[in-house]
Amino acid sequence: PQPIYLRDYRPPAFLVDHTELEFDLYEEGAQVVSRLKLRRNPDSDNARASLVLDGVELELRSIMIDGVEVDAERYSVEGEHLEVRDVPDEFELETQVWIKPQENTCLEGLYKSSTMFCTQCEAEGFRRITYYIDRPDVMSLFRTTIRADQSLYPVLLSNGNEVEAGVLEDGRHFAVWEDPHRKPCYLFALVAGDLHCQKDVFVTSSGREVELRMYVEHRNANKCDHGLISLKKSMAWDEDVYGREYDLDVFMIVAVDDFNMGAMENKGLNIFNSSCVLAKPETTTDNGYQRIEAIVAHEYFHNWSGNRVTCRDWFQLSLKEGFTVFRDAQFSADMGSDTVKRIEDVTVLRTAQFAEDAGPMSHPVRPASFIEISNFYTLTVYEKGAEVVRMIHTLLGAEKFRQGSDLYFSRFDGQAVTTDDFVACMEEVSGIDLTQFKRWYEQAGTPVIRVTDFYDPDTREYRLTFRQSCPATPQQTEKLPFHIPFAIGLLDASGQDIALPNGATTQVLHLTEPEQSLVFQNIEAQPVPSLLRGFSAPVRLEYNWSLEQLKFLMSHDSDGFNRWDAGQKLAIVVMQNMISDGSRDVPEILIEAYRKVINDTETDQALIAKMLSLPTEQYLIELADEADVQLIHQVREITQEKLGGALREELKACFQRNVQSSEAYAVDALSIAKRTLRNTALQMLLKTGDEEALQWALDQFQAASNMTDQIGALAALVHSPFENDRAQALSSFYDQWQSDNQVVEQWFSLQSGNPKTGHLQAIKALMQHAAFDIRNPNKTRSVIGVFANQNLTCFHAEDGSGYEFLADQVIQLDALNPQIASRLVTPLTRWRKYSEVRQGQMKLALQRIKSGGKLSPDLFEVVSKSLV
Ligand code: DPP
Ligand code: ZN
Repeated sequence: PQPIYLRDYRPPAFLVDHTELEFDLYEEGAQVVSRLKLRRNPDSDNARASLVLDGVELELRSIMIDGVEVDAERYSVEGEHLEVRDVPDEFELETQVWIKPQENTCLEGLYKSSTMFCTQCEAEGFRRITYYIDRPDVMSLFRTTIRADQSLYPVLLSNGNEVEAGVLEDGRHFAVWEDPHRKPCYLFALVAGDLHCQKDVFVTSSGREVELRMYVEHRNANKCDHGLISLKKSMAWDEDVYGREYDLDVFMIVAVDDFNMGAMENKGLNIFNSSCVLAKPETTTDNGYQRIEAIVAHEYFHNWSGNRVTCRDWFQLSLKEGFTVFRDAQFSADMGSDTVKRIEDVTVLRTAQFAEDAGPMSHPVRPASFIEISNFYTLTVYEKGAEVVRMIHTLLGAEKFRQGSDLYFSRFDGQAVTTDDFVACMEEVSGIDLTQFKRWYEQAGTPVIRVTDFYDPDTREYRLTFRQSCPATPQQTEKLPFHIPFAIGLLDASGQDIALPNGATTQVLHLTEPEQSLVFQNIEAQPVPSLLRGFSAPVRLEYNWSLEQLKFLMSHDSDGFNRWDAGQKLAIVVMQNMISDGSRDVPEILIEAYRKVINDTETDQALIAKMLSLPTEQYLIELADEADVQLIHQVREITQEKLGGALREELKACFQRNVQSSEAYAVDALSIAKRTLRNTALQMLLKTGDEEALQWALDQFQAASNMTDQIGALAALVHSPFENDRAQALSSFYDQWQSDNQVVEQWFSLQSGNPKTGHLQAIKALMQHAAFDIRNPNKTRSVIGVFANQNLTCFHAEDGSGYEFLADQVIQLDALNPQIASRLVTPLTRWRKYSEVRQGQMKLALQRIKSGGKLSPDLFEVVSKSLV
């Protein structure tokens, strides 16, 4: 497979004004007839080009131009293209193809999930349905007819509005859908199945009634409420904050069990992975509730940032994803705690995105080349892309940013555009020059900012110096300086914010040079700097903190994010010291800091719950030059146990303070915080082998009326030394929930994710379990993915068995589902982080995959780039 390059972009040679599709769905396969109204693109640089259509695994049965069959010598099918020569400037092309959704295991195009037909077309799945110009800058009107057996598939859905429906012979029926909005084919969707429908209504700000419908399999009929509530909140929020109203009479969500991504924003017909939309208190954790709310919002927001204004080409993916992730983050912050949302996002960014930025697949937010676009639905395009939009928001301020987004939506409505177009709108409304800033889109890698400071008591001057650099990444050895908005505050000895020259207590500095200094005048005494407040830029920050400074910031910083981060840094320094000097004593300063946190009932309890969690093993690995996984695990475990032992009384008080009486389950911030605190305390106590806590956990496990508490107790048991109770609880949990896929996935993850229950033999046993199915991405992720990404001591076992196992699974999966295979291999690509012996073993595993025969382009790209 060959890479394609952004610099090679050319406008399409033909445009499709209208697309008419007819689907005849059968148990053996499906016939798809397509009628395309085509014309030459006046903006094309090739006025005599042949018509070239994309198509994969299609059996072409007929082809006609303007109603006349095309002669065999005038067209050819080669590889993934159908070429038709000597076509007129304007014509109708009709093709008829036969496809086999039942045999489709890659879950792209049209496929069967459980008893229903469904589709996934982004990025390039539509070409598996019919011959088409499958690129996002070809936008067309769609009219879709679906015919199928009426008893098996009573519900027939596609984009837009249903304009006709009726009964046919032989027990079949049909429906016709018309979408009044032009769209690229990646936003096409079709669903046919026997589904329950829950309805609701939303009245838009201009008074239009929109019918909301959620379609699920009948067994999930009682899991629709939260999805619909989240949808209505999202619709109202997008009107309030961005002035964006919904534009069709009906909005539909469908839940399917087999899905590669989390969800898909098809116009008017969003399709969701069941695990990202189905919820009820008995089966869904608080995290699940919040995740669903965020994903429903994300997909809904795409209706404007993605659908009405879409991407010119797939290099621009972050145009819609970065912006939409930023929008959903703002939404979640508004729905709950701003600080906590920020902490969660930064945690993902610093552990996983920074690792991606430093790995072999490192790429800019706007990639310059790729082999397989599916590999670029990444943390960099999504999360770092959102950080880039967030920095623009910081640089412009909320008001100008809103003007910029209004301009963007009105100027480019109905068009396929670029990240440059987006930035240009922001420049135009604000008058701010973002030329240098745009390097964030073009340069890969995580910038490092090294800060030093000096206080001169004689002149009462406080000088801060900032040095920025960015490590080399594949294909980019030299980096130019970034434009970095760096938010800062200064604390005096009493912990109060010092007023800064801008009249506020936080100031945003513009770092644009490799080295820059800033002097604050009239500072009474050596201040404690609060650096990079709110994590104002996605950078690695280096500053020589003392433990005392960190403890001080932990209790005094007025910036909630930095309060939390100071605690994390303190714990990191402590654990890093234990790793390097071999000591196993947890210093008093950490214990005291934690004691203060646990006893703090004044501060936002959601923030307190976050502050109680130690940095993860993944993050400690990310921070290490050469990571010793076993040692990191050991030190973190010991730290947890010692904290649990030293703070036993405080933790017990915390647990009891947060036991809720019998009031009904609610997902508001305070209730969630109480459950988190209680379950965190329980887990810390149980780790120390506390018998009283064991009884609490067993009682909670039995009596829980919601999944957060039930699985909270189960997780505490799993991580405890009480082997028998753990085994019993795990097995009774399965008995209780075996008929619920979403709970079984959680049950798998809990076991795969830690060494007590997820050593390699246990993982292999889970894969033999009746509930496991390697064709189902959720099950595969919850067993194999969780093992390789979270159960680090087992995955990095000394004998290399974890690596060999993963390689075996990846090879097997690649033949079924390349997208999933290529994601799953990621942990092996991080070999540079580990010892020489581990590196050798990991590369050997990669080499075995590479030489294992016919690889998908997806897997080929990741594996070959990782071995360079
Ligand atoms: N469905 C995926 C998302 O919303 C891809 N567009 O991010
Ligand atoms: Zn998205």
